[in-house]
Amino acid sequence: MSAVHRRMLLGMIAGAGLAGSARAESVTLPFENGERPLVAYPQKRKLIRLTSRPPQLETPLSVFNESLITPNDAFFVRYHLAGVPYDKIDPDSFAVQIKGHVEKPVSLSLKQIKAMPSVELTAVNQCSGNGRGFFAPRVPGGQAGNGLMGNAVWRGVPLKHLLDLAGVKAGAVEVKFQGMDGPVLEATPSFAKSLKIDHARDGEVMLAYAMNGAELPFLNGFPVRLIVPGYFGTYWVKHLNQITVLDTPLQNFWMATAYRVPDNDTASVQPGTAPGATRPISTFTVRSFLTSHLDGAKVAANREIVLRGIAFDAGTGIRNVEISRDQGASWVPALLGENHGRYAFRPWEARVQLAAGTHHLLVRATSHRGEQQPMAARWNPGGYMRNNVESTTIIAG
Ligand SMILES: Nc1nc2c(c(=O)[nH]1)N[C@H]1C(S)=C(S)[C@@H](COP(=O)(O)O)O[C@H]1N2
Ligand SMILES: [Mo]
Repeated sequence: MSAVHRRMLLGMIAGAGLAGSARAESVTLPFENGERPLVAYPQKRKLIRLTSRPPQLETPLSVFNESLITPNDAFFVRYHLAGVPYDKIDPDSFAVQIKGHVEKPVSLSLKQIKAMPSVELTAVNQCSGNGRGFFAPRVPGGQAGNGLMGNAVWRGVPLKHLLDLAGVKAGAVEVKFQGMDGPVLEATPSFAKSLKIDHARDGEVMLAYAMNGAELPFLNGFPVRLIVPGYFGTYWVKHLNQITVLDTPLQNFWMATAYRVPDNDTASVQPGTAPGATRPISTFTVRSFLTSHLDGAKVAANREIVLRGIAFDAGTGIRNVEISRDQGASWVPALLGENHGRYAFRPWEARVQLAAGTHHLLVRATSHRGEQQPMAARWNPGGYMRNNVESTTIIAG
């Protein structure tokens, strides 16, 4: 292990310990028991801490107004298991194994991966439970605001090329992905996810080693992670070192029990009821946010103000974004900004004048496939896929 790397690692372990004990500033998310400390972890600025074991950090909404690309030090962090592999990863000896139902298993060092032809893609990573804290009735799981999302430029090697090196055998049905983090207790199942073989070979799913032109922050999956454009973050396996081609579907806790949604068009059920059939969660629902003004912002009355925000969907792209000032009775179109690709945040802006008083501004996006955000929040017991029209209160005076 190089001296530089060893120093970085020791700093991280020390930093992580500190982050757990430091007396912190706090923020209050707009729901019951929403008070959270703001804590700086290694390679991260102060973020909203949901839990410390494992580290779960949420991005403050103000970050999405700073730049369309979410900076690495502000990108959210989500882990399931407390065994974050701080001291297990040495980039010099790190290798990714590609094995299972293949012609010849291969092991690739980080250096070999970085020497392969690479691609770059701007894509949103979003946790299935983004906005779970707003669910009513409430559901178990991390009570997050809307900061479990981020938009980054990912560079890496298409998974297809790696699978081709090993040679997928006939009869393959899925590919399993497992990272280096493990459970602290033996009884907890290790984190592993799978994708259907055709999806894994679509040429877009990527093994990424760089994010926004820099190496991945440790807590975002250093040294390599999976990028699954348009799919919820649960599939974006971090510290990925085992890729296994399967000839039978993966039936572990993370596929067969957790991360499942009601098997219907809206992935939802009557609030408080249990679904019948379920399916593994898959692609994002369409969403949009006003980012230029936080809830409760004060603006000058009867003067033009510029509202700005972002929208995204699962990858068909954003057809339009509309604003309503009358609880959805009428909508006016916003102007879409530069297109950074169909998986990226799409910026928008709208100019309005507000009379003196309190206004509730609604923002609604429609995707190219015609999917539109619903006015009322949908509900499912996992607290997944929240995407109702958001309302921001602005006070003009
Ligand atoms: N190895 C590993 N990868 C993982 C997870 C995990 O617990 N361990 N969590 C997943 C989930 S649920 C999400 S939402 C994303 C979050 O990515 P981030 O922490 O880089 O923001 O990582 C995914 N990849
Ligand atoms: Mo997640």
